[in-house]
Amino acid sequence: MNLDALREATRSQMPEKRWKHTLGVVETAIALANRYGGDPAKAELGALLHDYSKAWAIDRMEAIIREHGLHGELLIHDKELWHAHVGAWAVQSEHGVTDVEVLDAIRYHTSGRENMTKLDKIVCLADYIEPGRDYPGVSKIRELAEHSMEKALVRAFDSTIEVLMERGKRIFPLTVLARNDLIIQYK
Ligand code: DGI
Ligand code: FE
Ligand code: FE
Ligand code: FE
Repeated sequence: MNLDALREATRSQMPEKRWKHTLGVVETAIALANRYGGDPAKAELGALLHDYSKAWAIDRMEAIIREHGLHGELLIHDKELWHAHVGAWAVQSEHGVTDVEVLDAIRYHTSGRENMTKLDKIVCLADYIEPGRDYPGVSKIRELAEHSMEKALVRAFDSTIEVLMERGKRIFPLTVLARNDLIIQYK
């Protein structure tokens, strides 16, 4: 499927506000790829598709996670995490996206993971800092992203973890692994 068709298919999955966010992530992901020696075409595709299933009904996502055995632990953690794994499955099965790097970047864009690839970092960080984002600390994360994706991502995960802790929520273990591993990678 060509990029224009994928664009329309993605747009049709979500309300206008989410589509605007998606376009912001695309623009930011391409800029990060150019700055950090990533592949801009893969960055664009991963960013375009990263929230493909974000607006899907919870029941639909749960059924897919069960039926296709996506990440076993997912169901006992925050539902906000589900769309990333379901989205990777959906674009592969519904649109024939086969690039494992792109699929992984979609799958781990919310939680991160240990040994994040450059593309994982690009999509995850672009999601946190696209121009439409506005939350406490976002300007500091944007500043860090000028020089280090690792430092920016640690700050970003820290802000997510803080919010989860304030709300008494569970923390998905991959986020903790991602954070610890990114700190080792500081240069
Ligand atoms: O889909 P978006 O809203 O663009 O952004 P996202 O995919 O990064 O989702 C962010 C939400 O996921 C945010 O509200 C926090 C929530 N979340 C819940 N549990 C966890 C988590 N995020 C991370 N990184 N780790 C968790 O354990
Ligand atoms: Fe998302
Ligand atoms: Fe994210
Ligand atoms: Fe997003």
